[in-house]
Amino acid sequence: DGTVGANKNSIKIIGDHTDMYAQGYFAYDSKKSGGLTISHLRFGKKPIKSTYYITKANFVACHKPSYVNVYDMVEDLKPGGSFLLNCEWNEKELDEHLPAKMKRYIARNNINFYTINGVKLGKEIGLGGRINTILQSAFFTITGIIPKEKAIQYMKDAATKSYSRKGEKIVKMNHEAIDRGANEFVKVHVPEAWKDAVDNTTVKKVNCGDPALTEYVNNVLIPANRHQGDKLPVSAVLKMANGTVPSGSAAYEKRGIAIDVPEWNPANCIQCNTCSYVCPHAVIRPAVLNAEEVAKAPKSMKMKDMTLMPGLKFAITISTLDCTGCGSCATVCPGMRGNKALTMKPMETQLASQEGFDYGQKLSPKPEVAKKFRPTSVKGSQFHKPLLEFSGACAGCGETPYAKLATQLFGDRMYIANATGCSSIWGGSAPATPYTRNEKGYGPAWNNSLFEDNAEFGYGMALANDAIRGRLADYVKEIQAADDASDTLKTASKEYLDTAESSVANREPTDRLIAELQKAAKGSGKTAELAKKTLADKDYLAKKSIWIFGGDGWSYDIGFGGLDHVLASGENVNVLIFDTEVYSNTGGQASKATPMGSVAQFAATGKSTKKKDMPGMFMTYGYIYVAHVAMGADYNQTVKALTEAESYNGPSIIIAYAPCINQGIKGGMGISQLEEKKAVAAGYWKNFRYDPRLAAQGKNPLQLDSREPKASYRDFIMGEVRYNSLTRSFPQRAEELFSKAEKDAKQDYEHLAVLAGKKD
Ligand SMILES: Cc1ncc(C[n+]2csc(CCOP(=O)(O)OP(=O)(O)O)c2C)c(N)n1
Ligand code: SF4
Ligand code: SF4
Ligand code: SF4
Repeated sequence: DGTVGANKNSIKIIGDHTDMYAQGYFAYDSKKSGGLTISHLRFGKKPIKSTYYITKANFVACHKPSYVNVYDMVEDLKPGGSFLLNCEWNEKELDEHLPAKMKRYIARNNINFYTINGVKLGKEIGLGGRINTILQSAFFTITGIIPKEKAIQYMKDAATKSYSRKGEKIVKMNHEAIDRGANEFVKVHVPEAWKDAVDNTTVKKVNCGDPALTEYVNNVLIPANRHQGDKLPVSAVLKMANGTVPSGSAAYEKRGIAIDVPEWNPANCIQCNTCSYVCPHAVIRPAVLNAEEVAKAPKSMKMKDMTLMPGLKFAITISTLDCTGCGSCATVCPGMRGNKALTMKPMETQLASQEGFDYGQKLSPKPEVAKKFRPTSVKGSQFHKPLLEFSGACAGCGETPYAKLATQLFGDRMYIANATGCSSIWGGSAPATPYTRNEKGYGPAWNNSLFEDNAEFGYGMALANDAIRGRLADYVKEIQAADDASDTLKTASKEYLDTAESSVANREPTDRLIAELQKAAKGSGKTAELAKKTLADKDYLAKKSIWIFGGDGWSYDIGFGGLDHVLASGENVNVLIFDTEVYSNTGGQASKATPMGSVAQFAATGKSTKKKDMPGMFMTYGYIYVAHVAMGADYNQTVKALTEAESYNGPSIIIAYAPCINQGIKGGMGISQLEEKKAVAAGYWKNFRYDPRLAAQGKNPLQLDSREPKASYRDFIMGEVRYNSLTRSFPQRAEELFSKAEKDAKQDYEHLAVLAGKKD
């Protein structure tokens, strides 16, 4: 919630306005939503000679109530020190919620214990979950380092400086947060009985079904997430010495970080699955139940008759403890006759929905549903388990919905080469792995390479696959011609070879071939030998779908040479670019994808040049499939583009518009899908697909999917801080750059319309 920023402000205030030496030292984890940060603030009359973590603190503040049961929050407090806890609990509730160990420490060490309901205050002020300023103000008042009135003034000056770029309203809200934080904390009367509080909780062991995952989760993930990772013995990680970790571990984090989560009202639900389609964290999913499953369902599980599927029930299930509370699902929910089927409600009121979600994960597969609703449609795709779930991306991230959808379409056979960037952080930062497996145990094989060589890395995966599969295909051909091979094995071999180049069609023939090979391997002679040699590499037999993921910094700039080389090679690889128009992971530096007039790091006065026309460049090759997509503007076009790209037996690239916290969307990240829609309506972004197969059929390969823009370009960009801040810092330059950018955007549409044959 910006805790580090507020603490940096605090230590600056202390350094600037007292005669003390001051130091701020910060520890972070790599989660982008609900991540843990620890700010160690140290100050005193003696010079500070090194960087220190503080293990004997006078004051500890905990900004998240859920932390009291996860971390040892008070163990580093000195006797007589102060502990400030942000929570909504009264004294009776504190007694219920705090762990016995914490109660004992507080009572036995004479700790001054305070609470503040920062979330309630934040909501009242209009700051939502951003409670950092409220807690900062409480800190200054409780500790009295600087006289209260002065501290308030210094904090207000700092807030004015930090937030004036974002507008007067934000500054005012922060000033109110400072006033209320200084006055609305409560001193807790610590009961004598806490001195002898008795432990009632133990750390539970998890069983994940798969032994390797179970061992990893219990021995590595859980201790690391409790902040005990530094204490792990080498033996705990020895099995991973080759760098591989079991997939699917993010499902065991259950971080419970949301303030509000969606509540489903079946009466208003039209069963469109759009909520599930856009959820960045794969938290909200449709479930389909037969009569037997309905009978065994948890009582709290809501459901309704499934449309077009008599005898089945439909439910929207929500993994409350994995939700980030972004609100994206509720934003897009069309509901019925204007009444939404999803409403955001406080998490505490929605905990029961977790059991419905967990039950939904155990239901039997329903082939009849996949038959009725095409797996490559918006609705149908959502009946397939996302093989990217519960990542630590920012709440409402615009990148993850694309990657998640790709895993629903091809995840059981995907290899992913991932460039460094946000996608490598939400995609796989220790200790958790959000890429996971389906009920058959199939899921993406994921790896992160260097920032600069990722296209080549994916190309290498494709070439290695080609080489191994080429060798295996030779064995299978030999089996086909062998005198001692059975007819069933010969048929299986033929079916395998006939489908060898289609990752969709090849799976089932591969499974049949493996079964026949296993029978043949039991015998002796030539076929048995060939069968054994083929089975030695059986994981490579099925055709794989090779994907190369990365951001615009990687693809437009630093990895561009390699990307161009790999796409030009003609190899069958699929590239998915998350275009946030900045280097997001490192805080928003300008890339060649940053549009004219946008403010970014290294472009403080607004970028003076146009966004590079990368899709245009790749279309000139003529044999590369190119798509430009914005999911929120056209759900259908995105799933079509992904499917077409994957089915094209040659190189493909999809450039996906991805809203990001670095853009400063005024309505927040909960409206990221609407922002994509607005971007297309205003002609800021264009959706199109270039399919070389159409040219081969004598048709125009370019299809322009966006309609002629009707909405105002200027209104759209003014809804984002990266643009509107320039009107305050450099008004005249803003006017010039924005006018030019608007003109360019119109021309670009005209140009595409001509190429697509829509205009002369
Ligand atoms: C050669 C090299 N330079 C710089 C970095 C630091 N770095 C890591 S992620 C990143 C930004 C990635 O931006 P982008 O490709 O746009 O992806 P996003 O984070 O926006 O998804 C940078 C600069 C690096 N890892 N390697
Ligand atoms: S609030 Fe966000 S994370 Fe939670 S279910 Fe909705 S879209 Fe998913
Ligand atoms: S988006 Fe709304 S109407 Fe559509 S399935 Fe989800 S809850 Fe139902
Ligand atoms: S792309 Fe932006 S919104 Fe998504 S995780 Fe990165 S910083 Fe957050």
